This record gives sequence, structure tokens and C-alpha cells, in this order.
Amino acid sequence: MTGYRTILFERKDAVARITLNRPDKLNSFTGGMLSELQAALAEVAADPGLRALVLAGSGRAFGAGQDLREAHAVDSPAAVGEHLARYYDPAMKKLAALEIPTLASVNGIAAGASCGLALGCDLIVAARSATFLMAFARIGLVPDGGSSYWLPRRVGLTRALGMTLLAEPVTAEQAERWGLIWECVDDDALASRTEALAQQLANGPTRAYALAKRAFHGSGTNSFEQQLALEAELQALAVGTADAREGIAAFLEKRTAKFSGR
Ligand code: T3D
Repeated sequence: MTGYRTILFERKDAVARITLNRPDKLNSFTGGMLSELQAALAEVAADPGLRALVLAGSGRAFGAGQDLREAHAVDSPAAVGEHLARYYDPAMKKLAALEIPTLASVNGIAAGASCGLALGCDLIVAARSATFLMAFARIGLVPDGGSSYWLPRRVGLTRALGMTLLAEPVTAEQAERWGLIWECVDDDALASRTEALAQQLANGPTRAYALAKRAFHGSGTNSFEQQLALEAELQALAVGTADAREGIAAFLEKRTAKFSGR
């Protein structure tokens, strides 16, 4: 799909970049933006040439969650369920299902469901001035957009509940200390660090990354025995890839591996 209005979608070599682009409303989500996000994620999934995805926000925010002006129209229990099922859930599921590494580049506040979107990425790098705000309780709502799934898995129940019940912003430095994000960098280094991480991921063993993601996603519900069986199953797939052959050959030949993503 071309002609996106509320997001920017770019591809540069093997890296895709989706930028939420309603800066005057702090990139808050409208139904239209979430539909475009779904479409862009489907484009990413369908392109075998892509080996990493960056999600970012334009202007001074990463995102401010649901557009609360539009949300006024979604004020009945049935309507909110339909709204989430139509707009949020497909986007968050498509993001989680991507078989390439995903990187959130958080330039400013990530509030509400936008915090959920960042949490749904594999890695999060944030500018020092960025903050993470589980804003839901401020307006009498509960976490959604996948945030109630990802947040306790990243930081544990104590911090997940603290962030949710107190609804106070967590700084990027604090988020790094807690393990909520991978890395906090100076504001003027965010773009270059994002690019470097995206390139590193795009040059990596893409199939092995996908299988590793599948292993971690499975570990949430599997028993230890089931997880060992899953590891064996996934390793059998990994060992058959060109990248595994290249990685082992490169080690034995004392050279840097050149992964093709196959
Ligand atoms: O219906 C459903 O599907 C339910 C789903 C819910 C999912 C959710 O995400 S619920 C959580 C929704 N988000 C929030 O509650 C956060 C609301 N925003 C804020 O609390 C603040 O804007 C921030 C703390 C994020 C930033 O504050 P500040 O002072 O830096 O900026 P600001 O002045 O408040 O906002 C700047 C502009 O963005 C302003 O527009 P204006 O007045 O200049 O025309 C503001 O209204 C707009 N804006 C910010 N957040 C939203 C928004 N407009 C609509 N919806 C927003 N969420």
C-alpha cells in the first residue's frame, strides 16, 4: 500500500522504518493510523528482503496512546471491544509475529497504548529525555495494546503494577536500570544508535533470530520439559540454515561471518 497519511513507511536496504506521524497530537492513535500501521506491518511481513524493522515517532513524542478525542465515540463496552479487536489487536499481533528483529526508537514520551507498542518490539532504545507512562489509570482505563502482556514480562509484577497504578512517568534512565528497555542514549545520539543497531540486526542470522523469538515467546507458558523440546525443534531448524553453516565455517576459519539471512 502506498499513500499513507498518518505514518511514514520507508525501506532502506534491508531495514524498514515505520514512523508514527501525527506530531501535533503527539502521534496518538486514530483508527486510521492503526489501520495504516497494520497495512505497513503486513508489507514488512511480506517482503523477504527485509531483515529488521525500526518503529519511531515524529516530533517530540513516540506516541500518546489512543486519540482521546476519537475515543469519545467509543464509549460503550461493546464498542470498545470492537474497537480494540478491529484496530489494536491486529497491529499488535502482526508486530509480535514478525520473523525479523524489531526495534523501537523512543524519542519522547511513550504513553498508554503507544507504550504497549514499544514494549511489543524486541529491543527498545530510548533518548535520555524520553519517558514511559502507563497512562491508563489517569483516565480510568486498564492497560491494553498488549501492554499488560509485555510489561510484567519485562520488569516483573511489582514494577508493572507500580507503573500502572501510580501512572507516573518512568524516565529512560530508570527504564534502562529496570530492564524495561535495552538502552538509554543521549538525545542527540538516538538516531545514530538506532541506525547502528538496526544495521547490526539486519546483518545478523535472520532465521536464527526468528527461531529465538519463537523460543522466548513459547517460554511464557511452556513447562521446562516442553521448552527443552521446543529448543531441540528450533535448533534442528536453525542448524539447517545457510547462516548456521556460514557461522560455523567462519568460526573455524577465524574470520567474521557474513550472514545472508537464509
Ligand atoms: O477506546 C479505546 O480503544 C481505548 C484504548 C485506550 C488505549 C490508550 O492508549 S488509553 C491512554 C490514552 N492516552 C493518554 O491518556 C495520554 C493523554 N496525553 C497526555 O496525558 C499528555 O498529552 C502527555 C502526558 C502524553 C504529554 O503531555 P504534554 O503536556 O507534553 O503535551 P500536551 O499539551 O498534553 O499535548 C500536546 C497536544 O497533543 C495537545 O493538542 P492541542 O491541545 O495542542 O491541540 C493534546 O491535546 C494532544 N494530545 C496528547 N495526547 C493526546 C492528544 N490528543 C488526543 N489524544 C491523546 N491521547
